[in-house]
Amino acid sequence: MNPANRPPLTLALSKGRIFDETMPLLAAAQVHVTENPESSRKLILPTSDPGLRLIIVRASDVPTYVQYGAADFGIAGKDVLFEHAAQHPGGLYQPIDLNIAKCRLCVAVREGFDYAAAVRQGSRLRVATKYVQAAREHFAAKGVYVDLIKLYGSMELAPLVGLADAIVDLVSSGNTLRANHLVAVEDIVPISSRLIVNQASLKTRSAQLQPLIDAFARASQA
Ligand code: PRT
Ligand code: MG
Repeated sequence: MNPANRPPLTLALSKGRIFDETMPLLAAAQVHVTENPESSRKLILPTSDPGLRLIIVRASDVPTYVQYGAADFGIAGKDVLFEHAAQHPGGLYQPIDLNIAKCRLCVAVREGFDYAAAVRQGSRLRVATKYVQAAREHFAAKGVYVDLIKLYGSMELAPLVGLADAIVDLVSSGNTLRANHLVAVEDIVPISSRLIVNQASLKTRSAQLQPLIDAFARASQA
């Protein structure tokens, strides 16, 4: 349904786990998506509801599209939202935890590296991560001195080749750490994905948005 021929609402998603885990939530709102972004390469996907379309963007770009109003709402991991908020405070309404794409943000080191001793001795640690903001707050709260090295991916490699003593990364099954002879030594925070909504859209398009927000809330708590 698309009352008064208004332009469709735009939902920003990243492909991969967030797209896959969002499909059941959309289905619970009677919305179906026929094309798969992995194979279609399209960046704008229609849905079975003419009042709703999807845009496919990089996970870390979802908050930017929503904040600037290029998307009315979006779905992003708490990890991504935390880093985004450090650069762009305010501006995003986060009504619900969707309980999808769950994992945890951890400190990990090479097997055999005595992290506890290094912390006890007050050694300055080199920590490689994509999650600079979360890492800075974590180590500051512990009173541990760290040199943070910003990476954009494959954090697991850093301790293996001497770039860092430790990494801060997301862990779900633990298989990636195990395959690279790393161990998690600290849990920083549990992570899941949130629905985020543009502030202006929430005010001006609430008649269209609210039923979807409600359906997502029901489906994610089921
Ligand atoms: O891949 P790209 O650089 O484009 O972006 P992205 O990595 O941010 O996107 P994507 O789609 O991989 O992840 C989107 C969101 O899913 C993240 O922002 C998290 O909120 C959430 N999520 C849940 C995860 C994981 N689980 C996860 N396991 N994101 C990444 N991982 C990676 C992790 O970084 C590590 O490399 O998977 C690896 C560990 O997995 P296990 O199962 O081996 O422990
Ligand atoms: Mg990824």
